[in-house]
Amino acid sequence: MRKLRTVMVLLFGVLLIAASCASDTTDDGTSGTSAAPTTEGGTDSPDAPPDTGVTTDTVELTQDGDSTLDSVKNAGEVKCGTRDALPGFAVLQDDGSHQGFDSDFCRVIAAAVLGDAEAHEFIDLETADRFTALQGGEIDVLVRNTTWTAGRDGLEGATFVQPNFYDGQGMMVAADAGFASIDDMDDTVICSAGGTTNEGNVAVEFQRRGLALNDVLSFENTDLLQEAFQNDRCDGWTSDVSQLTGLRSTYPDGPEALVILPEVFSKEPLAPAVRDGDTAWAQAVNWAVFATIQAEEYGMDSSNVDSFLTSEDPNILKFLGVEVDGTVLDPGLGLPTDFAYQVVSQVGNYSEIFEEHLAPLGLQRGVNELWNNGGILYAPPYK
Ligand SMILES: N[C@@H](CCC(=O)N[C@@H](CS)C(=O)NCC(=O)O)C(=O)O
Repeated sequence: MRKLRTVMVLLFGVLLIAASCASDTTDDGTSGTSAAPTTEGGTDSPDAPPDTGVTTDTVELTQDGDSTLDSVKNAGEVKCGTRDALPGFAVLQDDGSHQGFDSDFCRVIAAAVLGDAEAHEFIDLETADRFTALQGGEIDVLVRNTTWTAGRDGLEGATFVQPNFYDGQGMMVAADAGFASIDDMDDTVICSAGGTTNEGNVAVEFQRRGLALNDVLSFENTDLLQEAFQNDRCDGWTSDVSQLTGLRSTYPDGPEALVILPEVFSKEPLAPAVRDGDTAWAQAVNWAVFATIQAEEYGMDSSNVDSFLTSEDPNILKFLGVEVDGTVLDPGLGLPTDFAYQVVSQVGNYSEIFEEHLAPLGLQRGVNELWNNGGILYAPPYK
């Protein structure tokens, strides 16, 4: 079991960071935030240091003992922090299973590390609890539409790996509200989930456009936000575009009641995160994600991967853990040598996961295409 020998958290540290995400919250789950560019309540944006309320925000973690990689192997399962009600990304089904893009990336990690995509426990996390759950060891890895930012890398005791979805923030409005652009939204009230990058970004964006922001209402979760939106408490609903798309698809009044405005105004690279100071585990998770991307580049998927086991291409054979010249490549990542085969055969390549969960929402690959197809998904060589 991985031990955190020294967890030095100056001035309240991580616990307060997360707690502050939900601070100022009223009985109805909202927290009105200042319309100023720097939001209150521990939120952060990629463009400005997070206002965490912690002035000397240093989290120093040293590790004594095994990596999470070892504890996961000993436990025989990966504890994956995710969500249970994010359409397209992670939805708890009636039969108790999870379905979604992020859920499948938890399976990718389980398949890579343990050879069994179902060797996982999904832990449902509210937005504001994500980093405390990671720090406290409640989860091994966070795969929950979480944006990689400098502030989170530096202050939340988290290490982010290869993003599984490059997203950006958008604005959703009622179709009959008469807004065609954010520029039409002067002096409006915007609703957002608390503890997200989105809260801070929207204030910055309004200021950049020279628009007054009447108020930003922050909510503990999407259900409360949606209720407020339906009750006309907000003119706009801001979040990552992928999430707006998913939430629009399940909107009680029907998707046609909502419109996502054309502007995308932030970078939201959504990436799995592990605890700081655990290189072995970070590398294992990173290469598990890379396997989905490399497999797509090779044209292999869950239905045809077996045919690649007899490929003439030594790079493909090495990737799949097949002997080349009497040797099976083991790059020393602590993963089984056939980890990529397990990922692809049990879960699929990147495209399969995207097509199953995100394409049905109407999301395009866009920048999430492979590097050799106009996108930025690129796996380093496996050799
Ligand atoms: N990517 C952004 C937003 C992530 C986020 O937590 N979004 C909210 C708003 S859609 C969410 O997931 N809510 C899920 C829920 O409340 O059920 C971040 O990392 O801060």
